[in-house]
Amino acid sequence: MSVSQENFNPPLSLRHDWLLQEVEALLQMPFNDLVFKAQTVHRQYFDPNEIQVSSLLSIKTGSCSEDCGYCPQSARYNTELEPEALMPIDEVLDAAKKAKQQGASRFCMGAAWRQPKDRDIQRVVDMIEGVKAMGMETCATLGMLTDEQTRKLKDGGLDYYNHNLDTSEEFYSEVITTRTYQDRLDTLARVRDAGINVCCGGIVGMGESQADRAKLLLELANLPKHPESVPINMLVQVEGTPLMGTEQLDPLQFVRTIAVARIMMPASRVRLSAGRNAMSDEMQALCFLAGANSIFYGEKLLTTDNPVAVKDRQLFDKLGVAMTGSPYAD
Ligand code: SAM
Ligand code: DTB
Ligand code: SF4
Repeated sequence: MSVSQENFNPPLSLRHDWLLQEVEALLQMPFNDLVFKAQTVHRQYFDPNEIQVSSLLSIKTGSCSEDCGYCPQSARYNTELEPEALMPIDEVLDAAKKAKQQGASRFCMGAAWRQPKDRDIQRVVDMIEGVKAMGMETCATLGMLTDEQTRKLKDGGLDYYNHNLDTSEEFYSEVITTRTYQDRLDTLARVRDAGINVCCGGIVGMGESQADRAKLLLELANLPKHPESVPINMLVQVEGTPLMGTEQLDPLQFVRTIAVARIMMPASRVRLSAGRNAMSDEMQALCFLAGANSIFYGEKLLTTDNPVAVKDRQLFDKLGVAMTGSPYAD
């Protein structure tokens, strides 16, 4: 069936010249107008009833030298987390196999490193090759990278690299003191230049202002190329971390952040990331309506709990949503 000229909505062109005032105006729109706009944009690029699912595995846990105020894996905070060295490859591949059986299309390996050592990279490359051989997409998040490490990951077949900007540059230094915003941008540029897809987003609910959220979105959307994947995390408060006890963000501000990410980066996957365990079905449905079309799937994020897979499949059934590229797709 041909689409008549009248009904054809050409995709909006991608912009990289957003102004802060525009982003703030979007975040402050009447809620119904904002969600309608985001869903309208969403439909120009994506099937609205389809969601991509990635499973996470912490391949190296805790004892991290960085001081990220939100993170249970920093060695500086007493979070009662049991540190674990880099996992043997067979255990990683077992976890990937289980994730695939449950319907995940991408497997994301996270390590609590400021930056990997060169000898670690070879072990991660072996993991990437093993996971790819199972027919899944691969993602890794290992901290800051050198040019050579980035090239080795690319040559090993890595599809995505996750490295979050987390918040605005101003608020960043209140949350992390052991690296700079520029360090993050440098690694992101290396990943982009090497031809690896970029997964980059942030955390909300850390006590930042709406202006900080606007600035984070501005940084992401004004990168030379939009990240292919944009995780928006709601802070998971963990006992022992400096951000434990932060005043809860109004959930509707979280939905607004998702909607504006969708409008500014219309062709990117916006991931409703950490924090879903504390969200109702209705809240998650609102996030999907606002343009989120990806989740972390499986009972654990890195160290904290996520909804169990069967619960997410029930939610998707209730919403008539299919998982991209999954045996559970229909
Ligand atoms: N060490 C590497 C790094 O920092 O890039 C990779 C792992 S680190 C745990 C990956 C991301 O997890 C962080 O950038 C942050 O956005 C997110 N994260 C960590 N702790 C979190 C928490 N308590 N709540 C929400 N997101 C969190
Ligand atoms: C991302 O943006 N969120 C994920 C993933 N990328 C690596 C991590 C969330 C971690 C939440 C806290 C934890 O489980 O340790
Ligand atoms: Fe380390 Fe990453 Fe946690 Fe920061 S977020 S403390 S770098 S594991």
